[in-house]
Amino acid sequence: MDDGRTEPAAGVVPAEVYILFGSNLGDRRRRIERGLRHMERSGVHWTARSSIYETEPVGVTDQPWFLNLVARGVTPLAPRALLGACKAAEAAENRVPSIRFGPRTLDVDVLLYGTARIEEPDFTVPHPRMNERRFALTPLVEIAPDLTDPRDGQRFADILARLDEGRKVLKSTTRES
Ligand code: PH2
Ligand code: MG
Ligand code: MG
Repeated sequence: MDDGRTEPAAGVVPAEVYILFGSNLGDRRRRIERGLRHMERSGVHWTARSSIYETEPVGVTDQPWFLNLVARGVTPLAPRALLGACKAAEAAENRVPSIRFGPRTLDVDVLLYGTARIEEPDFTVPHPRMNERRFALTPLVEIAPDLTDPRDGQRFADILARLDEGRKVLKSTTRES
């Protein structure tokens, strides 16, 4: 029976995933909310979400500040299908190709897929740069203070505590922007 919901196929063990959302163009908060809903319709059931953070741009510094958020979900989607859902959520916010690390309407990145380690030319999980980025680790640690890196067992909270202050990551208090 098709009741419009996405049920796991028989024998599929849902994976616990952590997804990073970022936006620095347009109505950033709304774009992130719509990205979450888009992914939900693709088959990701959200079980936790962090606060929204105002974050200073990393990489290309001459661009607007980002909003970033990390959400935890469970999904029957295989890793590639999850990546496809992320790309579809970005496309739905009219994301157009830009320079690497440059401005974007919506960026949706797979940080973690259970304890899986994936190394393909265009898809690496855990996210290859997450441990250097406070804009990723700060919201992740907020919702998963005891979570460990499947690559080496280190707690993300400890990795974050050792990172230099660097670019600013501020918990957002406003309801707009
Ligand atoms: N994403 C980037 C590059 N720089 N800076 C912040 N603060 N937040 C981001 O999400 C971000 C970034 C490339 O994806
Ligand atoms: Mg990114
Ligand atoms: Mg991305």
